[in-house]
Amino acid sequence: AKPFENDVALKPEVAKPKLPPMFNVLLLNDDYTPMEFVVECIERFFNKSREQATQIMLKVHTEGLAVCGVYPQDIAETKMNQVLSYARDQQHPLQCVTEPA
Ligand code: NFA
Repeated sequence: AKPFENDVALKPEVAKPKLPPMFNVLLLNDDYTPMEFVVECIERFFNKSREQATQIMLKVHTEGLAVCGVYPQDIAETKMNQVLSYARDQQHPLQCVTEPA
């Protein structure tokens, strides 16, 4: 047998740094939740400054919704549930959803 004829050229496996799929967390506008409560939620759960939180709240208020943060799916869903629980505890109808980024 000829030397090397059974050798298969294997593609070198390169370790690809794989990033997880990302999800947006959005707040939705309503007519009843106080602006101050929304700002506090954005500061508390999305780690934003008061200035950033105020800008995001005003975008939700004027445009109907806005992205508050972008995270891997499990973290995005945890943050959504934290907002929903806190709003429900305080009897505010504030709504929060996730979507693929
Ligand atoms: N639209 C609400 C108000 O006028 C404020 C609000 C902003 C509610 C963002 C929900 C989300 N009190």
